[in-house]
Amino acid sequence: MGVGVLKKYGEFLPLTEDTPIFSLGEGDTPLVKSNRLGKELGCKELYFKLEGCNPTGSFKDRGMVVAIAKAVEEGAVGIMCASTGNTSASAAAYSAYLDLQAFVLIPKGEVALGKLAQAMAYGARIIMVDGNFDAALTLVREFTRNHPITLVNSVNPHRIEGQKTAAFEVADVLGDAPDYLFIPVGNAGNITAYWKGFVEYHQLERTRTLPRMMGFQAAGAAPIVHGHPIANPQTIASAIRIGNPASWQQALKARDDSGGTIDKVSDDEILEAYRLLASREGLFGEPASAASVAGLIKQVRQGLNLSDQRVVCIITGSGLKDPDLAVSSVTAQTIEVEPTMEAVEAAALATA
Ligand code: AN7
Repeated sequence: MGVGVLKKYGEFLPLTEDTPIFSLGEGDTPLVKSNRLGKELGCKELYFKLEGCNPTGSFKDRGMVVAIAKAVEEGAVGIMCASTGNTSASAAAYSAYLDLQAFVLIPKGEVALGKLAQAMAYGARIIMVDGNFDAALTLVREFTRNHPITLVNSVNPHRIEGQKTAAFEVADVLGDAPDYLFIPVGNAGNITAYWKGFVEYHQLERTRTLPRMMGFQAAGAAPIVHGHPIANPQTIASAIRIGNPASWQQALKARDDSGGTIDKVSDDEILEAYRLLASREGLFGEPASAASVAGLIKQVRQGLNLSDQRVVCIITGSGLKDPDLAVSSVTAQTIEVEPTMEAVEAAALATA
């Protein structure tokens, strides 16, 4: 089992003698080789990085463990974040572990039930804002300027430091950077973090190459693609329903320095990828996570040739966080029967 991000990658993190070292088991997530989609899409090799295997079910834990450790080191008694759900779940969990007060601002009615359940169970103070994520983040920035509470959104640089360890893991497992990295983009912290991680490893000569960074926003929430903030972002992938990403400029830099792209995928493309990932690979990511796979499918359909390329898709969060969507969007394969063998045989053996 992993020792956690602080211990495993401490030499690459801004730790001091006074930084508390602890872990809820974050990091060391699986890099699973595709069995079917990679072949269908003509990739030489395709892997999925399962960030839903982190303790609260998303990649946020990597950054949160560093941000919270530094907050404790600096004497904070409380932390605050705005969130589309996963950041709040993670912040609440690490705060519970260290007896910090967590305040989370979430857009009312727009957070998947599993994520809200997590924040509640971990004991955060949940403040529902009658507005979107961008409005909530603006309020959090101002609140934390005026109160002795630490902001733990990804504008906190410690979050990016922790999240870059996912790039280290990919490179450590593959023995080099992949050729292409496909990743969902919301507030754009994660694409920033991966690029930072790959660049640092490259500078240290732990890798020979750098990946092309391929970021994907939901079409109704694609400010970076359109080149201006979106006032009222809309997408079924609620985690990335963000209209004014905090790390916008860093995402552009990752794109341009890597020779990659930031593109958009429609909700239909996201849902198709969400279903394919589960039904063809046995991997259940949340809809926002499927944006990376949707982006890969879109690019291949548009002619991108990956026959000589090693490709990694980041599956940023677990599908279990949003069970309602799975049940409502996947064609139900359920048949109700009487408790008799005749009925079960008829149901099991019927030709579909
Ligand atoms: C599953 O939790 O912004 O581009 O407040 O939950 O680094 O924002 C979540 C974002 C991708 C986008 N996949 O990452 C939040 C939040 C999942 C996510 C993203 C999020 P960033």
